[in-house]
Amino acid sequence: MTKFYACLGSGNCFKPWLAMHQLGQIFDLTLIDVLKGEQKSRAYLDVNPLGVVPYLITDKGHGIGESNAMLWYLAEGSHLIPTDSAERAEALQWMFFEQSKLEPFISPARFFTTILPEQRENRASDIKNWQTASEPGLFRLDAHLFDRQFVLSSGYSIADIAIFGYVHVLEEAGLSMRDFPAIRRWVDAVTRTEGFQPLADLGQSKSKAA
Ligand SMILES: N[C@@H](CCC(=O)N[C@@H](CS)C(=O)NCC(=O)O)C(=O)O
Repeated sequence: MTKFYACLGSGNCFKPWLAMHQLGQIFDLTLIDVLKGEQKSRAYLDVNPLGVVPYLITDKGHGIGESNAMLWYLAEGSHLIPTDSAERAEALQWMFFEQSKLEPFISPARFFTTILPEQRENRASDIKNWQTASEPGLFRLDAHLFDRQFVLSSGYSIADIAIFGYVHVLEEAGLSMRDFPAIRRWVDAVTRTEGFQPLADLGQSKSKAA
């Protein structure tokens, strides 16, 4: 069975978890408490020497790091990944965009605003810088979504799941959905896709079946 290592509340961990749910794939979930440093424990480093979550081990024992690489693996042959080669490249384009223009800024701003609110004051200037740095990517995404339902014209895909991971919780990073009306509409559309499960449900069961 596929093994999946994740921590609660993480947009990166949420992405493959949501894809597995929406594809009806069975997996065994192990929760790693990053706030307690469990990702650097000897036991976990033996699983993933990079010491981060998420991490996925396929049913054939192949380890895969990076949430978007997991999405690519999990979705192969399904309705969540395009078959046309140009569209597959476009999916990758948006997944790289997510990891370079959105996640590096929204994730830490959210972490020190909402996950560790006791550090919010100390990190106020960093938070402001991360919020500012996320805006060009968010405005670019908002413009792209202005006249389309999902990121790719062919329909809902792993590109949506990758971007949704952190963008749907941008208010937890101190940003406002009011500034991004097309993103807000797209977030609603993603939550209405078949088999959608919210981030808050990550970890509510040890193992999920279809
Ligand atoms: N780009 C990676 C990011 C992985 C990552 O930074 N994970 C965080 C949790 S979201 C983590 O494990 N942090 C703990 C640490 O770096 O020690 C992905 O998309 O999977």
